[in-house]
Amino acid sequence: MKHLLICAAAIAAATSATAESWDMPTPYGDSTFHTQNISQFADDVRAATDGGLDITVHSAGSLFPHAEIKGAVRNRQVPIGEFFLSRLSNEDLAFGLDSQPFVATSYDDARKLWSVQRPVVTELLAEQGLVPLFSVPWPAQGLYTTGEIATVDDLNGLRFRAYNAALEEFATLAGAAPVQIEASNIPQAFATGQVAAMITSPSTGVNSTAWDFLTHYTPINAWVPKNIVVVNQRMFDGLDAETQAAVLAAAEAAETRGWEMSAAEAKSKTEELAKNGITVYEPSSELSEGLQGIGQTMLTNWKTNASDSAKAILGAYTNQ
Ligand code: PCA
Repeated sequence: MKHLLICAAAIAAATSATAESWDMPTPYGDSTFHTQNISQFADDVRAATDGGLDITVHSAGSLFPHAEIKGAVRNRQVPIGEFFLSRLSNEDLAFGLDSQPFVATSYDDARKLWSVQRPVVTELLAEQGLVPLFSVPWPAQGLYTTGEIATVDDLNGLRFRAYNAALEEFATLAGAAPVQIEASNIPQAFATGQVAAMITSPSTGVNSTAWDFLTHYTPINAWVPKNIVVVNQRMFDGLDAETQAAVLAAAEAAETRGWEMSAAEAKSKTEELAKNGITVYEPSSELSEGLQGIGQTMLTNWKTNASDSAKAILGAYTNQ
């Protein structure tokens, strides 16, 4: 018995000597499927390494605000983190193609886009000592308002919640007034009258209980933007080979699972909006045409400002 206890103590000591704890910030809350997915990723890594790598998810911007997460991973304040990929489009428009209206509007399109975007994103992030582990899309983005929107003109003058530069441009071209608000602050922003309309997924609509402050939703399916999980290259290199392999395997599983969760939510969360009293309606052809026109203007602007690598992604995507 004594011998056994000593053995157990020795094993515990050996494990704790090599065990690593990693903090993982994300801007999104616990009820978000992305957060559930990365929590499962953390559980998978912990299980595969027998506790050797213990990743703690910090949700809803509690560890770092959204805008600082990428920099925090780059500076090794944290080894790993999740953020909205197209927020990096101010660095290079290659990061933002998934948030351009009507370029990729279905999961099939989004998959094709990611397959040609991934190598470029990997190269650009490598310059900053960052490695992308996996990327998962939100359901296609729809329009939330009070009252039905029949044409783009109905958006005129509305204070419009935005989450990146592309959405800000979209809102401006629609004659609305964009205001940047993080997802976890949506309920408060509507409650205090900072904003009166938004474009986001059915997931974020449900997660922010949109029915408390909005009445109408139309699935304009304008774009399918992605989150990305990145790890600091040096921190990753510091892991032993087995742990590295466990992280990569869990990342691959998380990407597959995340895309499936997203597709399931596109349907289930739209139903949940309706169940809670939101009127879900198909966009009129006039509205769709108006929004497509905005998309065309934005794509022209995008091409004017895009780097060669960004343009190469668009070229490879459209020629597929
Ligand atoms: N939800 C996030 C990003 C896209 C989405 O569907 C948000 O609204 O901030």
